[in-house]
Amino acid sequence: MPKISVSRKLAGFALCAAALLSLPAHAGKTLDTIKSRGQLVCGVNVALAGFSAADSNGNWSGMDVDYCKALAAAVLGDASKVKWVPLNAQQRFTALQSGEVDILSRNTTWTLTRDASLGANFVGVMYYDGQGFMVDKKLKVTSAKQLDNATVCVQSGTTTEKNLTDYARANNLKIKPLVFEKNEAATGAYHSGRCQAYTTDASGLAAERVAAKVPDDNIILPEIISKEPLGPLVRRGDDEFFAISKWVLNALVEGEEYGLTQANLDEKKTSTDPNIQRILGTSEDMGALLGLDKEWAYRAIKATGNYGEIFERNVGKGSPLKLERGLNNLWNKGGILYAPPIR
Ligand SMILES: N[C@@H](CCC(=O)N[C@@H](CS)C(=O)NCC(=O)O)C(=O)O
Repeated sequence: MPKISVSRKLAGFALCAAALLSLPAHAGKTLDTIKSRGQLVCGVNVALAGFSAADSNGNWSGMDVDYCKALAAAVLGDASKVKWVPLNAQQRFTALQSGEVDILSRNTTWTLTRDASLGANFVGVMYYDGQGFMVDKKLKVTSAKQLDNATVCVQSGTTTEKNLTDYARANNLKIKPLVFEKNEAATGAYHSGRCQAYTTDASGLAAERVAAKVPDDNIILPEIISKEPLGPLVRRGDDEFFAISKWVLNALVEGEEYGLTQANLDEKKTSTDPNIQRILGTSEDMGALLGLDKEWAYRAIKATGNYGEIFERNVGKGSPLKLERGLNNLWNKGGILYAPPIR
């Protein structure tokens, strides 16, 4: 046997052996900073019903808010240890890049451009959305195809603005975008009749519609003109914190898949299902691989409920928005949520 082949075999063996050794992860710099300040700093939307909004006592709620609460519970052991930084569309990426926030959890669409050019990494998808239109009922418009020559209100610094021009061109429609830096200005202009339609993510339309003086005076058109996978982002350069952020989101989805709810979580600690045991940390210590402890996922689910509970409470049946699960259902229930396994 030629020598080279022996040394190749040895090298191969060494690689396999190394792969079998699962060393505890070195906690990244961001995690150290969060721990030493005792708070997670989370960038959120200023006010978007169902995703991120503060009540009169300064209590924040919504899907994007719950994700940060679950993350804080996993890394700090306390979902209330979050400093909320409200950001508009224009401010959001600078706030993450400059280190003003640890994570941006603010209805932000994952696109190639953003993934490649912002010095940030998308953690995953919190809500699969798509862009739509809302029109005044009086106009009797029933399809976006009827928006030829219409003025459409839109916010700048969003994916929304470009999708609108793409859609107009593709459908040979003359649409006049009326662009505003602030969302209140865009919706204000729509409600005062300066625009025939307002366009944004369908979830945002639903939020705007329920908040309108007379919701039923506004019609959401059937066309969905884009893919808007919305999810959190972290700064590049800290793989450990990136991993923690991804796995907290995965844990919320797997929690739903394995029937772990806020209410039954403690009972489930005695489960003999190895999948549940790994999630709850009652057998192998999965948390150590992330630089956390055994109960990281238990605490995340305990704090907010599983993904399905977060969805229903904030944007689904238990909320004024009444959005359907649709794509945001589990892969084995007709949706596309498929979390890699906690294993
Ligand atoms: N998903 C789109 C749109 C996100 C977005 O910023 N939408 C607007 C309209 S719902 C918004 O949240 N505005 C609130 C603000 O800027 O304060 C994106 O990532 O660009």
